[in-house]
Amino acid sequence: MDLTEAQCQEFEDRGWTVLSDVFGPEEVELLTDAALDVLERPGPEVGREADGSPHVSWGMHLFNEQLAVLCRHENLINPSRTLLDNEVYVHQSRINIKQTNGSIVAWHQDFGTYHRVDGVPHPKGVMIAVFLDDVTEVNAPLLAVPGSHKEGLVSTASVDPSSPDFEQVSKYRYDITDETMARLVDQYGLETITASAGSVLFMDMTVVHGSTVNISPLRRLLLYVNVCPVDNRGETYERPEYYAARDFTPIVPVSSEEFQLAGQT
Ligand SMILES: O=C(O)CCC(=O)C(=O)O
Repeated sequence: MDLTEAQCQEFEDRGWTVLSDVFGPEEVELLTDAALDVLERPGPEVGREADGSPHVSWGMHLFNEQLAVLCRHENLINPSRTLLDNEVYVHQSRINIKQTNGSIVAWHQDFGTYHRVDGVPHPKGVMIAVFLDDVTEVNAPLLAVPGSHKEGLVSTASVDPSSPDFEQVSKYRYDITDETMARLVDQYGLETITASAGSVLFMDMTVVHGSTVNISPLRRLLLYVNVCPVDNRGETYERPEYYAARDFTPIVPVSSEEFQLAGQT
Protein backbone atom coordinates (compact mmCIF):
# COMPACT_ATOMS: atom_id res chain seq x y z
CA MET A 1 0.00 0.00 0.00
CA ASP A 2 1.18 3.53 -0.72
CA LEU A 3 -0.33 7.01 -0.87
CA THR A 4 -2.06 8.53 -3.88
CA GLU A 5 -0.89 11.86 -5.25
CA ALA A 6 -3.95 13.52 -3.72
CA GLN A 7 -3.08 12.11 -0.27
CA CYS A 8 0.52 13.35 -0.60
CA GLN A 9 -0.79 16.78 -1.60
CA GLU A 10 -3.15 16.84 1.38
CA PHE A 11 -0.22 15.98 3.68
CA GLU A 12 1.81 18.79 2.19
CA ASP A 13 -0.99 21.39 2.30
CA ARG A 14 -2.75 20.55 5.56
CA GLY A 15 -0.06 18.62 7.40
CA TRP A 16 -1.83 15.28 7.55
CA THR A 17 -3.87 12.64 5.75
CA VAL A 18 -5.96 9.76 7.13
CA LEU A 19 -6.39 6.34 5.48
CA SER A 20 -9.28 4.12 6.58
CA ASP A 21 -9.44 0.32 6.72
CA VAL A 22 -5.67 -0.15 6.69
CA PHE A 23 -6.00 -2.87 9.34
CA GLY A 24 -8.89 -5.34 9.67
CA PRO A 25 -10.69 -6.31 12.89
CA GLU A 26 -8.38 -9.30 13.58
CA GLU A 27 -5.26 -7.17 13.26
CA VAL A 28 -6.82 -4.49 15.45
CA GLU A 29 -7.53 -7.14 18.08
CA LEU A 30 -3.97 -8.48 17.90
CA LEU A 31 -2.55 -4.98 18.34
CA THR A 32 -4.98 -4.11 21.12
CA ASP A 33 -3.99 -7.22 23.11
CA ALA A 34 -0.30 -6.39 22.63
CA ALA A 35 -0.80 -2.74 23.64
CA LEU A 36 -2.81 -3.58 26.76
CA ASP A 37 -0.08 -6.08 27.78
CA VAL A 38 2.63 -3.43 27.47
CA LEU A 39 0.56 -0.93 29.47
CA GLU A 40 0.64 -3.41 32.39
CA ARG A 41 4.39 -2.99 32.70
CA PRO A 42 5.55 -1.29 35.90
CA GLY A 43 7.63 1.31 34.02
CA PRO A 44 9.60 3.59 34.01
CA GLU A 45 8.50 3.73 30.36
CA VAL A 46 4.83 3.87 31.38
CA GLY A 47 3.35 7.29 32.23
CA ARG A 48 0.35 7.37 34.56
CA GLU A 49 -2.71 9.43 35.40
CA ALA A 50 -3.09 10.88 38.91
CA ASP A 51 -5.06 7.76 39.93
CA GLY A 52 -2.23 5.46 38.83
CA SER A 53 -3.84 4.14 35.65
CA PRO A 54 -1.58 4.14 32.58
CA HIS A 55 -2.05 6.78 29.89
CA VAL A 56 1.09 6.33 27.80
CA SER A 57 3.87 3.84 27.21
CA TRP A 58 6.96 4.96 25.32
CA GLY A 59 9.11 2.72 23.14
CA MET A 60 6.48 0.02 22.55
CA HIS A 61 8.62 -1.50 19.81
CA LEU A 62 11.35 -2.27 22.37
CA PHE A 63 9.05 -4.24 24.66
CA ASN A 64 6.73 -6.26 22.43
CA GLU A 65 7.53 -8.21 19.26
CA GLN A 66 4.09 -7.71 17.64
CA LEU A 67 4.38 -3.97 18.12
CA ALA A 68 7.97 -4.06 16.86
CA VAL A 69 6.74 -5.73 13.68
CA LEU A 70 3.96 -3.13 13.39
CA CYS A 71 6.62 -0.40 13.37
CA ARG A 72 8.11 -2.06 10.28
CA HIS A 73 4.75 -2.74 8.57
CA GLU A 74 4.74 -1.89 4.87
CA ASN A 75 1.48 0.03 5.30
CA LEU A 76 3.23 2.43 7.68
CA ILE A 77 6.72 2.48 6.18
CA ASN A 78 6.03 2.73 2.44
CA PRO A 79 3.81 5.85 2.76
CA SER A 80 6.36 7.41 5.14
CA ARG A 81 9.18 6.79 2.68
CA THR A 82 7.09 8.39 -0.04
CA LEU A 83 6.28 11.44 2.10
CA LEU A 84 9.89 11.90 3.24
CA ASP A 85 11.49 10.84 -0.01
CA ASN A 86 14.04 8.73 1.85
CA GLU A 87 14.58 5.60 3.92
CA VAL A 88 13.31 5.99 7.49
CA TYR A 89 14.08 4.91 11.06
CA VAL A 90 11.76 4.95 14.12
CA HIS A 91 12.70 7.87 16.36
CA GLN A 92 9.99 7.12 18.95
CA SER A 93 6.94 4.91 19.38
CA ARG A 94 4.25 5.07 22.03
CA ILE A 95 0.87 3.73 23.12
CA ASN A 96 -1.62 6.37 24.17
CA ILE A 97 -4.72 5.23 26.05
CA LYS A 98 -7.36 7.72 27.05
CA GLN A 99 -9.83 5.98 29.31
CA THR A 100 -12.76 7.70 30.99
CA ASN A 101 -11.37 10.86 32.61
CA GLY A 102 -8.09 10.33 30.74
CA SER A 103 -6.29 13.66 30.97
CA ILE A 104 -5.41 16.34 28.45
CA VAL A 105 -2.39 16.49 26.19
CA ALA A 106 -1.28 20.13 26.00
CA TRP A 107 -0.76 21.84 22.63
CA HIS A 108 2.64 20.88 21.27
CA GLN A 109 4.68 19.87 18.25
CA ASP A 110 6.43 16.48 18.49
CA PHE A 111 9.40 18.06 16.74
CA GLY A 112 9.80 20.53 19.67
CA THR A 113 11.23 17.90 22.03
CA TYR A 114 12.88 15.84 19.31
CA HIS A 115 14.86 18.88 18.20
CA ARG A 116 15.72 20.49 21.52
CA VAL A 117 16.27 17.39 23.65
CA ASP A 118 17.16 14.62 21.19
CA GLY A 119 19.07 16.78 18.72
CA VAL A 120 17.04 15.87 15.62
CA PRO A 121 18.27 18.64 13.31
CA HIS A 122 15.49 19.24 10.80
CA PRO A 123 11.68 19.43 10.97
CA LYS A 124 11.35 16.40 8.71
CA GLY A 125 9.47 13.42 10.04
CA VAL A 126 6.06 11.77 10.19
CA MET A 127 3.91 11.04 13.23
CA ILE A 128 1.89 7.94 12.36
CA ALA A 129 -1.15 7.06 14.48
CA VAL A 130 -2.82 3.64 14.25
CA PHE A 131 -6.41 3.79 15.54
CA LEU A 132 -7.37 0.77 17.68
CA ASP A 133 -10.71 2.25 18.78
CA ASP A 134 -13.28 4.28 16.87
CA VAL A 135 -12.51 7.91 17.58
CA THR A 136 -15.37 10.36 17.15
CA GLU A 137 -16.12 13.87 18.39
CA VAL A 138 -17.18 12.43 21.76
CA ASN A 139 -14.12 10.50 23.00
CA ALA A 140 -11.47 13.22 23.03
CA PRO A 141 -10.15 13.08 19.46
CA LEU A 142 -6.83 14.55 18.49
CA LEU A 143 -7.19 18.29 17.74
CA ALA A 144 -4.80 19.86 15.26
CA VAL A 145 -4.11 23.12 13.44
CA PRO A 146 -4.06 22.48 9.67
CA GLY A 147 -1.14 24.19 7.97
CA SER A 148 0.75 24.85 11.23
CA HIS A 149 3.70 22.75 10.01
CA LYS A 150 4.50 25.59 7.61
CA GLU A 151 5.41 27.81 10.58
CA GLY A 152 8.39 25.72 11.73
CA LEU A 153 9.05 25.58 15.48
CA VAL A 154 6.49 27.67 17.38
CA SER A 155 6.68 26.08 20.85
CA THR A 156 8.42 27.65 23.82
CA ALA A 157 10.27 26.00 26.70
CA SER A 158 8.89 26.31 30.22
CA VAL A 159 10.12 24.55 33.37
CA ASP A 160 7.73 21.80 34.48
CA PRO A 161 8.35 20.87 38.14
CA SER A 162 5.48 18.35 38.03
CA SER A 163 7.33 16.17 35.54
CA PRO A 164 8.03 12.71 37.03
CA ASP A 165 11.61 12.72 35.73
CA PHE A 166 12.20 16.43 36.34
CA GLU A 167 15.75 15.87 37.58
CA GLN A 168 16.73 13.89 34.53
CA VAL A 169 15.53 14.92 31.14
CA SER A 170 12.01 16.27 31.27
CA LYS A 171 12.68 19.48 33.14
CA TYR A 172 11.15 21.51 30.34
CA ARG A 173 7.86 21.32 28.55
CA TYR A 174 7.63 22.60 25.02
CA ASP A 175 4.09 23.87 24.91
CA ILE A 176 2.49 26.47 22.69
CA THR A 177 1.62 29.73 24.46
CA ASP A 178 -1.99 30.96 24.54
CA GLU A 179 -0.97 33.90 22.34
CA THR A 180 0.63 31.68 19.69
CA MET A 181 -2.31 29.28 19.77
CA ALA A 182 -4.80 32.13 19.31
CA ARG A 183 -2.84 33.47 16.36
CA LEU A 184 -2.54 30.04 14.72
CA VAL A 185 -6.22 29.20 15.13
CA ASP A 186 -7.20 32.63 13.82
CA GLN A 187 -5.01 32.09 10.78
CA TYR A 188 -5.52 28.39 10.05
CA GLY A 189 -8.49 27.10 12.08
CA LEU A 190 -8.61 24.04 14.34
CA GLU A 191 -9.89 20.57 13.48
CA THR A 192 -10.70 17.23 15.05
CA ILE A 193 -9.16 14.07 13.63
CA THR A 194 -11.78 11.34 13.81
CA ALA A 195 -11.47 7.87 12.27
CA SER A 196 -12.63 4.31 12.83
CA ALA A 197 -10.55 1.50 14.32
CA GLY A 198 -8.07 0.20 11.73
CA SER A 199 -7.43 3.66 10.23
CA VAL A 200 -3.98 5.24 10.06
CA LEU A 201 -3.06 8.93 10.31
CA PHE A 202 0.11 10.31 8.73
CA MET A 203 0.95 13.74 10.20
CA ASP A 204 3.92 16.04 9.72
CA MET A 205 5.70 16.03 13.10
CA THR A 206 5.69 19.85 13.22
CA VAL A 207 1.86 20.16 13.19
CA VAL A 208 0.53 21.73 16.41
CA HIS A 209 -1.81 19.27 18.13
CA GLY A 210 -3.24 18.20 21.49
CA SER A 211 -6.35 16.66 23.02
CA THR A 212 -8.84 17.24 25.82
CA VAL A 213 -9.94 15.12 28.77
CA ASN A 214 -12.11 12.14 27.81
CA ILE A 215 -15.31 12.46 29.83
CA SER A 216 -17.08 9.79 27.76
CA PRO A 217 -17.30 6.13 28.83
CA LEU A 218 -15.61 5.21 25.54
CA ARG A 219 -11.94 4.21 25.61
CA ARG A 220 -9.60 5.78 23.04
CA LEU A 221 -6.54 3.65 22.28
CA LEU A 222 -3.99 4.81 19.69
CA LEU A 223 -0.52 3.62 18.75
CA TYR A 224 2.00 6.20 17.57
CA VAL A 225 5.08 5.58 15.45
CA ASN A 226 7.27 8.61 14.72
CA VAL A 227 9.66 8.09 11.84
CA CYS A 228 12.38 10.36 10.47
CA PRO A 229 14.47 10.15 7.32
CA VAL A 230 17.81 8.43 7.92
CA ASP A 231 19.69 11.66 7.19
CA ASN A 232 17.84 13.40 10.06
CA ARG A 233 19.05 11.48 13.12
CA GLY A 234 19.00 12.44 16.76
CA GLU A 235 22.46 13.67 17.70
CA THR A 236 22.20 13.86 21.52
CA TYR A 237 21.36 10.97 23.79
CA GLU A 238 20.10 12.52 27.02
CA ARG A 239 16.92 10.49 27.14
CA PRO A 240 16.65 6.71 27.42
CA GLU A 241 16.18 4.75 24.21
CA TYR A 242 12.46 4.27 24.88
CA TYR A 243 12.05 8.04 24.24
CA ALA A 244 14.61 8.53 21.49
CA ALA A 245 16.22 6.15 19.00
CA ARG A 246 19.74 4.83 19.06
CA ASP A 247 19.23 2.58 16.05
CA PHE A 248 19.19 4.47 12.74
CA THR A 249 19.27 1.46 10.46
CA PRO A 250 16.89 2.01 7.53
CA ILE A 251 13.75 -0.01 8.14
CA VAL A 252 13.08 -2.88 5.78
CA PRO A 253 9.28 -3.04 5.48
CA VAL A 254 7.50 -6.28 6.41
CA SER A 255 4.44 -7.51 4.55
CA SER A 256 0.94 -7.93 6.00
CA GLU A 257 1.49 -11.70 5.87
CA GLU A 258 4.68 -11.47 7.95
CA PHE A 259 2.87 -9.18 10.39
CA GLN A 260 0.06 -11.69 10.85
CA LEU A 261 2.54 -14.55 11.25
CA ALA A 262 4.25 -12.66 14.07
CA GLY A 263 0.92 -12.81 15.92
CA GLN A 264 0.82 -16.60 15.71
CA THR A 265 4.26 -17.26 17.22
O1 LIG B 1 -3.22 11.01 21.64
C1 LIG B 1 -3.26 12.18 22.02
O2 LIG B 1 -4.23 12.68 22.53
C2 LIG B 1 -2.08 13.07 21.82
C3 LIG B 1 -0.82 12.32 21.86
C4 LIG B 1 0.28 13.18 21.39
O3 LIG B 1 0.08 14.23 20.90
C5 LIG B 1 1.63 12.76 21.52
O4 LIG B 1 1.86 11.72 22.15
O5 LIG B 1 2.50 13.46 20.96
